[in-house]
Amino acid sequence: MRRAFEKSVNTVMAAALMAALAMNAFLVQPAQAANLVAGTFAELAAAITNANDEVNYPGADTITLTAEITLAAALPNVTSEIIVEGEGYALDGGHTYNHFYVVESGDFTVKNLTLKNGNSGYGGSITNRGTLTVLNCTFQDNTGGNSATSGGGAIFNHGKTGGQPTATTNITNSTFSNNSGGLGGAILNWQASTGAVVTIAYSTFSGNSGTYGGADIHSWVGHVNLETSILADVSSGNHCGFTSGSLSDNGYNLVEDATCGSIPAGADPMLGALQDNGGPTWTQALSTGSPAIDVIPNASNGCGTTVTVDQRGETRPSPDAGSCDIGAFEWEYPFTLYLPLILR
Ligand SMILES: [Ca+2]
Ligand SMILES: [Ca+2]
Repeated sequence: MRRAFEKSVNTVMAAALMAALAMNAFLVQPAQAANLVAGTFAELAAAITNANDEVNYPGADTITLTAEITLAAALPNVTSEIIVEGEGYALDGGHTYNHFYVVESGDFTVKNLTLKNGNSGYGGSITNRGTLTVLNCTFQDNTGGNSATSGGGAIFNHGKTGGQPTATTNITNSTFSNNSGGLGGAILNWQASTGAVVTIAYSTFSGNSGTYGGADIHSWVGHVNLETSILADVSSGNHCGFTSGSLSDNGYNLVEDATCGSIPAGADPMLGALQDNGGPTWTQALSTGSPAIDVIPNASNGCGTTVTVDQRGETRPSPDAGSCDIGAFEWEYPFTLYLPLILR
């Protein structure tokens, strides 16, 4: 009898303990990554400050824009893992401020955003010293100084000196239009003693200018991986420039001069103006007959496997199961003819 009573007490206690543990587990459950929104400069600055607070906002946080924002001052540095979802809005630097500065501890992803009118001696739009991922963005009219010791009109990938991690920038499905800088009108990749690596895929560069180095890309000791991208229509200078830097041709690039490593000069890709072609950000369409159309075989360089849409979100490849186009824009076949049905 006593044994049965003890067993009963033990069962009740065990149940209570389980309930307490469950409650406790609920109470001490780690905070989830936050979803923040920003529609003004003050809200964006506050959201970045909050996201960087790893006590109250641990882990990766997403900041979603709800309006076009013009910077009233420099934004706080990105010191943690942050994703900015642009939702097709623009961030305007007012020709005065750069948009983002990512320090060594930062892991920054920006997507579906237009970054325009940024200005800084280095990195007119973004300086990255940590990890930067750019998806479906348009960099437009950014400036990165105009001297032999300035540059990176849009992006400055900033590998620094001893002991610091490699600065890593990955860019996919993005357009760089009318950016300028001393060295690297669009991108300056710079390494002192540790690594600086920029990888660019399915992107379009047009109308950029570099007064003292590459109009699109300048690599200073660091390394650039270039694939499936268009470099065309420089405003002034050569497409690429190097100061002891290097560039790998990882396939299917169309560059209008022979200054980017081993890539031979290609034909005019017949780009349209930067405009709204559908999708969240503006793009430069390919014209009918462009030599950039249907160049990348299905399943090569991610065509139709890891890359299944263009910058606008339109399906790659077009036509279905066909080949992908070079650059950020996939040309759409006007219609599909089902010839066997017609013949029948
Ligand atoms: Ca955080
Ligand atoms: Ca195609």
